[in-house]
Amino acid sequence: MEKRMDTDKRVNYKTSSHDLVTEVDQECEKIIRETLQASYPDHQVLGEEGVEAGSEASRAALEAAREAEYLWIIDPIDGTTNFVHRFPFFCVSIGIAHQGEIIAGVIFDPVQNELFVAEKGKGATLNGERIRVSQEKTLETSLLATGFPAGIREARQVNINGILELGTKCRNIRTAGSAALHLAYVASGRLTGFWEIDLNAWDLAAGALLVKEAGGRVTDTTGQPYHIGVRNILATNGLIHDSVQRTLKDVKATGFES
Ligand code: 2AM
Ligand code: CA
Ligand code: CA
Ligand code: CA
Repeated sequence: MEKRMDTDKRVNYKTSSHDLVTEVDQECEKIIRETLQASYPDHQVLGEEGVEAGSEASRAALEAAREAEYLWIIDPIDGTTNFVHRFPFFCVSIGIAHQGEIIAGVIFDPVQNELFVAEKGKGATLNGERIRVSQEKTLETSLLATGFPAGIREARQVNINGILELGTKCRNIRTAGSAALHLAYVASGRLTGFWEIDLNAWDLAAGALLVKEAGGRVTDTTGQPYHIGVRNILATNGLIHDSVQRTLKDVKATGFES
């Protein structure tokens, strides 16, 4: 995949010019699906590129799939915009849910050759070494990350308000363009916390478990516990969670409700 970053790719628009897909996204998803189906023919697979574009179709696909005994939730490339622009920050994210609860997740960054793995109750690792969230106790010492919703202008504006509010309180903010890798970076202590609104199950499944298993806290932006239907995510080292959540609550715009 990282080799394909530098070659010409066919780029198509899904819902808008912010919402891209390449043939590499589709090829990766096909390979992952075929591999899973060969080993686990009874399991269901929910993958971004197997679902019609748009948030309504994404919600409906999750609703249809979430009752499955075993459900693989895959994002073949998280960070497609980066991939298209040759900005080297993207990954493959795969989570598996048993009766609706994520029990394992992997995130692979082919550029850095970093494999993040989490198994429920068994902790989280990076290339085989145990990882933990960071120890910052205050917003002033925290490095946060967020992302811009790809959808409508109003949703972006909401997050700009969030950035303005938190940006004056924390050490700094990164918006590097892959929700899953941002979560892996919270799990490994490189970021103190991450929030983003209007995401899908495949952006979050593996990363949410990684953060939890690394000792962090994962909720929606109102502080309700994470589940596979959550779209507005807040994941931190736990120590700054309430401060971030309170600040987002005070943002003078709507959109942070679940
Ligand atoms: P993607 O690269 O798999 O599409 C960056 O802010 C995050 O938003 C990425 O994880 C990206 O995932 C996701 N994203 C991009 N386009 C989106 C869209 N149209 N709707 C929802 N999420 C999107
Ligand atoms: Ca996408
Ligand atoms: Ca994604
Ligand atoms: Ca994707």
